[in-house]
Amino acid sequence: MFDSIAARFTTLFERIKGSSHLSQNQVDSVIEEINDALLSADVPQEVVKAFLHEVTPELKGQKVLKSVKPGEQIVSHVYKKLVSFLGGDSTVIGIPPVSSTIMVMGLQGAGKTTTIGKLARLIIQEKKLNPADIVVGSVDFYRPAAIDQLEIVAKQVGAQFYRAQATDALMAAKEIKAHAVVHRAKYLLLDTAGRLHTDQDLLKELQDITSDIAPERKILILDAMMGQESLNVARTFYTAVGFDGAILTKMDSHTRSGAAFAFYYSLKLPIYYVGVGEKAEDLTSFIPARMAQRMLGMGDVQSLLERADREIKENEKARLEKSLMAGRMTLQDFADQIAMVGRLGSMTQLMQYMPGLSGKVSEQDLKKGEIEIRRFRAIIDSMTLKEKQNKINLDLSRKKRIAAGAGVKVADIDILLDRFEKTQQFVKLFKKFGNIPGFKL
Ligand SMILES: Nc1nc2c(ncn2[C@@H]2O[C@H](COP(=O)(O)OP(=O)(O)OP(=O)(O)O)[C@@H](O)[C@H]2O)c(=O)[nH]1
Ligand SMILES: [Mg+2]
Repeated sequence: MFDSIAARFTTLFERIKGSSHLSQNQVDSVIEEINDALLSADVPQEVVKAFLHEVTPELKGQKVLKSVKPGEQIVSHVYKKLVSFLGGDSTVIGIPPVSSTIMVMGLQGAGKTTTIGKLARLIIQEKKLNPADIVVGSVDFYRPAAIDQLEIVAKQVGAQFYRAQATDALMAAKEIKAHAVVHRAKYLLLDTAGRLHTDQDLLKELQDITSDIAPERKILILDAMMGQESLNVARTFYTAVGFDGAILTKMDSHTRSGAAFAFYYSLKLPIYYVGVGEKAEDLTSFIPARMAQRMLGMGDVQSLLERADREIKENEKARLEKSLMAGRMTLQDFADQIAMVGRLGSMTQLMQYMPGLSGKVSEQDLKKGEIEIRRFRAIIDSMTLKEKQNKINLDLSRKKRIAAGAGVKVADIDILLDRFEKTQQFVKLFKKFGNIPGFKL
């Protein structure tokens, strides 16, 4: 996500990291580079200026430390400053206590409706709730079909959707709230209408709703692709309606970090989560330190591990571990392993988390890898159970049948079997030597 800025910072820091001495000129050019890198990430000028104002004296005035190289000190100063400009290291409570109403607001297309689905899913998971305990409703009478869209989103995550009889936003909000109260819902998630620009009608509508139903949590949904423009949007919504924090969406696209800087700089309010895709599971916590690390090209292994923990079902993991420990592996296990990787996200998504790799592996190679994985899965899906369990040798006629079923060539099956054979050898080694360092399922 921060390819451009990460690449710039990585080059810059690789150049200076090992130096035992930096001249004032070199420090000046580092400052200039930081300025350019932040501006190119669409961080508003006002924020870049404030950032440099704070970090420059630290960079210029650093003492010569015997144990730390000056380049490393600079990286550390910049890192700490980035973290503080993105929200510091205070803990943000993403989900309010039970019996809360959460209301979202934001411009048209920012991702309000999609985010409601993501939030509902997350709440169900984190609070271990029955999906029916979450009521979702919409007061978006501005865009036709907006309410139907929410109904679909709610169905996907199993939340209870309530359609108000009223066709006026304020009346509908009251009605939805009353429904949630009567049904003793644990959470009410309220979707609202958007507009292309912050217009007075919309703001007035939101004011009326908030003062009437008094949601425990109001969240601004900000499209991160808007970059620095989000500074004005956030200020306008804040002054007119008020909110407790934000969720930044579309951080998966070629987003630059401008929106996150702009938001925290201008309002000093928390960013609860970031949206990293269109699916219900594509919502992750916003952690300033991690974002700063990614901006500096240090990867984000922690996020990846958390995602893995959430997405990989425990029993599946245990079964695979068991078959690995026993030193045998079937094609079915192999397919499961591939599927687990698939659930973690696309290869492109995964690469963003790998330290030092973001931006270094070509888009083309990633696409090739993804196509290959998809092909492998199709092949294994076309096999009979016995074939999957390696109980039958795959002769040519079987291969032809499987190839036809998967829409691939027989040669593709041979590639898969070769790959599988190598994995099996690895599994045997694993068994022989026990826990191979650095290898973890
Ligand atoms: N890539 C990506 N797309 C997203 C994300 N969040 C939302 N979208 C997409 O953005 C588009 C708009 O999302 P909606 O949820 O309909 O936006 P909205 O704010 O409800 O829009 P209105 O109801 O028209 O005001 C949809 O195509 C979503 O799939 C995200 O985090 N990443
Ligand atoms: Mg919507």
